[in-house]
Amino acid sequence: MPRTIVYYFPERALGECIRLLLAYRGEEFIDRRIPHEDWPEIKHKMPFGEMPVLEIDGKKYAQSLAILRYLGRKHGLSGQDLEEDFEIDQNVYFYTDVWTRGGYVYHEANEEAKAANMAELVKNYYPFALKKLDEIIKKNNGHLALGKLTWADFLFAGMYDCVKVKLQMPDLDKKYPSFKKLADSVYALPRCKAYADKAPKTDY
Ligand SMILES: N[C@@H](CCC(=O)N[C@@H](CS)C(=O)NCC(=O)O)C(=O)O
Repeated sequence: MPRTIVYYFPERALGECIRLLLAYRGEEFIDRRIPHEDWPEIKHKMPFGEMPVLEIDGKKYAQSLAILRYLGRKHGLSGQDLEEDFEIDQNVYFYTDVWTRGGYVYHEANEEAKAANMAELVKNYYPFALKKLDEIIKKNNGHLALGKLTWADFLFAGMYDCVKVKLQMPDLDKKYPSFKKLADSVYALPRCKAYADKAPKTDY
């Protein structure tokens, strides 16, 4: 059996997407959660100085979306053809755009700029983007793409609580129940539930 390790911080977020997908497939893995204080010593050992990193039999794989796409293809959770793979990628990059924009504002150190940039997103970006995401999920039977479970759903679920923080929208569940429903549906998959029940509890 291959020796599989998932390296990430002691949070869910990008690391969780990979942990959930491996759990769903019943693949045993070592869940290596690196404390933030130990990170400076380990950073240089990672391909791009970031995590998550997946290691299989000593080979390190970096970049969360590339890892998820790779695992998706390996485990039958990707499209049947180029067109279907495109739809997954398109919706994944759209979801990623949403939280990346929110993240830039969330991490802004200047409080005045942060408030102004947040107001701009709330006025000119989130109404369109979140409605679109809601429409995508509804059109896809509660999934992010292809109307069925794909690797994209593991990204959605693993990141969802972190997305709420980055968007500074603790009430996102109420505004868009389809988002929480999708995240919950992944966590309700029996092997994902078994993994999550045992995993350390973290805010996101
Ligand atoms: N594009 C990368 C982003 C990875 C990333 O930003 N990782 C952060 C944690 S979420 C990190 O490793 N930060 C520590 C650092 O950059 O030193 C991916 O999707 O894997």
